[in-house]
Amino acid sequence: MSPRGAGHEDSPLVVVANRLPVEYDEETGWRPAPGGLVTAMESVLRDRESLWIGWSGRYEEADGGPEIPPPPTGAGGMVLDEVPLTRAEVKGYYEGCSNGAIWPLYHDAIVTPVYHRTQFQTYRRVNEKFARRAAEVAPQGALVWVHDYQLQLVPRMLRQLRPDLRIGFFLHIPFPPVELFSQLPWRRQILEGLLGADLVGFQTNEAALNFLRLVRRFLALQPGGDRVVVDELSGSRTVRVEAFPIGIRAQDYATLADEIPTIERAAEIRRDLGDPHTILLGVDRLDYTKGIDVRIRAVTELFEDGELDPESTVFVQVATPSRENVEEYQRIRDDVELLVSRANGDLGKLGVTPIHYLHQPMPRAELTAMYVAADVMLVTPLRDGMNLVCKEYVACRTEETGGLVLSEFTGAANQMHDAWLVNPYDIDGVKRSIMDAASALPQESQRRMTSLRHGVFEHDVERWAADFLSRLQGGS
Ligand code: GDG
Repeated sequence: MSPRGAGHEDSPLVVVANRLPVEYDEETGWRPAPGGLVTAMESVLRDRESLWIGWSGRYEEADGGPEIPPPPTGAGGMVLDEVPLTRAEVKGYYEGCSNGAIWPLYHDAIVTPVYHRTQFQTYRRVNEKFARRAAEVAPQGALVWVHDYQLQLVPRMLRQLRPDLRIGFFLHIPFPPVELFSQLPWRRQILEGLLGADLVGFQTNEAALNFLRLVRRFLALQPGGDRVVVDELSGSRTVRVEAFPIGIRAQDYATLADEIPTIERAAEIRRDLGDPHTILLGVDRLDYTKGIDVRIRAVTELFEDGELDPESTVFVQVATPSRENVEEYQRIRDDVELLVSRANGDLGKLGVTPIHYLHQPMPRAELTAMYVAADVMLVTPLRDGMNLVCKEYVACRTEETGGLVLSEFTGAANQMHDAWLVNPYDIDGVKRSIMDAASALPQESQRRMTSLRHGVFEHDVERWAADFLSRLQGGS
């Protein structure tokens, strides 16, 4: 990208995120990387001149390591810029501080966060690396969009290095209430880090309000509405704090869902499952926040109670491998696999498997065929910033059939009132909603699906990015 003037209208865009949208695999070379952020951002940047700074997933070796080609140019001419990280940095910053402390704390402390001072030191050092890299390569006056909980110190660090930049930060995960956030030993540093941005975006209004309350409580600042005025050596500066609920590229999913190979594959999936009357589906990264165990318990009990018949109903759970070096993720995998094998052992018979469980990443086309095949989608997180899977399912239901069972504790629930909303801690309630969704009259399913689809298409990812960027550019 060529340097431009200091005006921010139509300024070049620099994305700073923990991961690049590609990862290096020794056998296949560079390939697209999975994950919610990548799915969302890739589609936004496809048509725009931009630079993406992030880690590639490979470790920096002390001796330089084997010869590996630099990351390819991304879609639409996006330049990819790799921040090299050592194994020790990834352990302290990513597996430790980000995923052992911040991730569980921000998700209601579903599992106990573990705070290690040395891991936070590494977190700070790695945040500095990202900030320095962004400061080196960002064109004059660029918009810099920093993403997510791994990089919360970057906005302030970057502002100190490059006051000419316009800096936005977006948190993809929940932001917890005062009572929970207060336990974070580094709460001041995190709040000050985020306030280095001109715009701090969250998935929901509740998250934005939590942040504003915390700023008042721990930094003694007095937010006025969604604005916080911070005093700096160079004068005072206003930070905007707002909700920008993320969406998906809805039309892409609908188009793929309507293609003949997808429709044929969906029919084949149904045949392979033994032509059941009802297919229930779950799709998640294998993460303890997603409530995979909740829905397995609920469906298993429905089979046990005789409300669902394993001869005519099949539950398919896709659980994509995730963060396998973090201990709690090994535990949730064991828990889920025990529940599945117990249920199948107790309830199945030769040729009848009530729960199909796939622990493997899946191509997007295959995932789309699953959405097309599924009669009821089960999305039951204990806490989730937004959740894209429920939106993808809805986008794929081009015939306006099917039902969505959705946890109240997802950001998506604020928008998707016509889902069967459930409290995932109430197993009886989840069971009731699964039955209601599975046995709804066609007119009722259609009424709900039509309304859900309207929302998902209206609030798609382009709109999310356009809203965020126009606000960052200084729009009112
Ligand atoms: C974070 C926040 C927020 C999953 N398995 C496969 C696969 N996926 C894709 C899904 C979806 C994405 O990954 C998962 O997105 P989610 O939103 O459900 O969850 P997180 O990964 O936790 O994302 C979340 C999101 O950021 C965006 O802001 O919504 O709250 O936690 O797109 O389809 N894709 C493919 N194969 C798989 O096996 N191809």
